Amino acid sequence: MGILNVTPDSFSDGGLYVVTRRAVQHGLRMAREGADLVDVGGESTRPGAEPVPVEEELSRVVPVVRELVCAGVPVSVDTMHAEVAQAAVEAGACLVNDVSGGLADPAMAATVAAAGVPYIAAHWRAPSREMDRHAIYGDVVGEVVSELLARVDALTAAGVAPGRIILDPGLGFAKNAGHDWRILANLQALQAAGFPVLVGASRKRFIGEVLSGCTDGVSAPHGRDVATAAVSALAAAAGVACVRVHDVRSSLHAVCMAAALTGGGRALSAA
Ligand code: PMM
Repeated sequence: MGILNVTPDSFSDGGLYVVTRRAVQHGLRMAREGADLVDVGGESTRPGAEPVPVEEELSRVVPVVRELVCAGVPVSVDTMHAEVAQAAVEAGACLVNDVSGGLADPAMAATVAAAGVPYIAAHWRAPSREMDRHAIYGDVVGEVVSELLARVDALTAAGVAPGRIILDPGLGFAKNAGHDWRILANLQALQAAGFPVLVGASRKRFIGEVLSGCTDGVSAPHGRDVATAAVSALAAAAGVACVRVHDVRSSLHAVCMAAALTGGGRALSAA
């Protein structure tokens, strides 16, 4: 899954793709590079980010979704708002990616159920501006799994088909670097729930912290793609269904190596 943030303030690519034309070009490029999905988001979820009015999010996201879908690109929408999810699906998005797992907007579950599209539910505890205060766990792996399973119960009770749910541990969301690494080292605990798992590690702080001992500037978000690809390979080897990344080519190559190693090899056919 290639990341397309149509935002002025995302932590690593904020401001790069606010113009629809440039955003669409970048989405097309990621699809050519081999992304199976392009994930279009119009609201930054970096720690401390302020919420965006729904009208603004709609105006950022919907034209980009529409154009990419017209060009034949499979598109997911990264939103916590049911209204945006609904409009994006009407514009052709085939999947809803909600970092709040339905907690931010009580209307999300019913909207996704009615739309009948796959839904990524990420582990989330609080809005971006206050999430760091909620990074308190006794057993981070166990708590993330049980809180996600509570979301599954709520989603299925609202009519979302279990077969359409994908779970995501929400790396960096109300978690510090130690929590993120512990989750990555124990992905099988989440996979044991029986749902496909997505991992969104790309360029995140926990990667930068490991690189901070390097002397060549690789701990800045843009310097983290090689390390991200390594994490993608580790996640793929652990059996995750999807990785969400900024740099598609490096992670695709890494995932192909993991697949070759574990016997599920797919030859690279993308550019
Ligand atoms: N992370 C971000 C945004 N959307 N969606 C899912 N499912 N999982 C994530 O980990 C995730 C996400 C924040 O990163 P970005 O600003 O680079 O998009």
